[in-house]
Amino acid sequence: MTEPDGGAAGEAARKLFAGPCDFVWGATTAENLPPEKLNEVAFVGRSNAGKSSLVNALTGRKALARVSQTPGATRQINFFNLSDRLMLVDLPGYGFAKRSKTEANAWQAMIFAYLQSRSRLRRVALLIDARRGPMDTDIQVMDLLDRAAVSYGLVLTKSDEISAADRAKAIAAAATEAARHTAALAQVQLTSALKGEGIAALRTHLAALAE
Ligand SMILES: Nc1nc2c(ncn2[C@@H]2O[C@H](COP(=O)(O)OP(=O)(O)OP(=O)(O)O)[C@@H](O)[C@H]2O)c(=O)[nH]1
Ligand SMILES: [Mg+2]
Repeated sequence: MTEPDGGAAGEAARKLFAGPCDFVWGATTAENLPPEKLNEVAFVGRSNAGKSSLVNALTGRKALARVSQTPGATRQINFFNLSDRLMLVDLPGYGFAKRSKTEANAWQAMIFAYLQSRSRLRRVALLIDARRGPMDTDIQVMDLLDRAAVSYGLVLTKSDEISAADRAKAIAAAATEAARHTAALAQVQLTSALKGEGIAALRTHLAALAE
């Protein structure tokens, strides 16, 4: 993974993410999504993958999005307006085993409906715990995004939890999976919301999608 060069794009991205970011809407069903007035970037992944933590790290806020050690912290689709230039969308996680089957299906349906219905959804960051790598449900989501032709990048999270020896392996495994999918970007990002690794690089990628 390449760290940003600190050039003009990196500086513009840093400024964008340091600007105002406000919670604007929480959707509990796919029927009450807000109007699409900005380009959107969505953070998607298994429960506990670190989606809300990543939104906080990107925006430099401690508690913009709710984080919890218990999976299922995020219970709605939360929309955060970044300086009227980009909508950051923090989704509930999928694959949460302690939920009833009916509830899990309903949540998955809501996530899938969101991903398929937003015409201004410019990118999905598909978060995967670097220690686990892509799992079956992740691959189902990748297939869905391929069919919907929504561009997405794999973002490995919690890099601080893996050894130096496992880093290259984790990236290679994710890149191999990405190469099997039509809408996946080739580049895999390795991040740590805790230590800050990869956060500036991800800001630079996402800022390119802002208005
Ligand atoms: N070590 C480490 N822990 C992290 C990192 N990012 C998140 N976590 C922890 O992982 C747990 C889940 O984080 P969340 O950000 O709530 O995860 P989520 O994907 O939003 O979870 P749901 O909302 O339940 O889908 C929390 O205990 C976080 O502190 C990281 O970079 N490193
Ligand atoms: Mg969350």
